[in-house]
Amino acid sequence: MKINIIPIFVILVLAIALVFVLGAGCEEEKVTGETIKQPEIKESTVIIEGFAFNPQEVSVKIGSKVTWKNEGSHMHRIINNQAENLIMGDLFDIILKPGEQGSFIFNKAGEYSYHCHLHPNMKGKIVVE
Ligand SMILES: [Cu+2]
Repeated sequence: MKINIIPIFVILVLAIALVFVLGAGCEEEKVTGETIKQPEIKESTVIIEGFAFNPQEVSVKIGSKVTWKNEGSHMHRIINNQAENLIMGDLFDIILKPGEQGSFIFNKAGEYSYHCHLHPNMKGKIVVE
């Protein structure tokens, strides 16, 4: 009887170990699958506060929506630099009172430098790639 207990014990330990190995394998696959399924992030936010755009430069994918949120206490008018309007075609001109927000969807690749029409020292850039 004692001779038989040892192989059974060994088989039992191996079986438990196998379950752990397979379990870990499955978990890993699951995580990989979830990572692939995640949609591409196509939204970005720029905060306006203290007469500045934060972040000043943003990189986004083509088709991304960029939202400017005016968290300051003054009105701002966000407009892309005129020299580039002629080349890019796309134009945004967004007037935001304190507490307001406005968006623009960038469908063309390129570098869009912009400024505040009311405060020319406020400058920013959206890089679309
Ligand atoms: Cu301004």
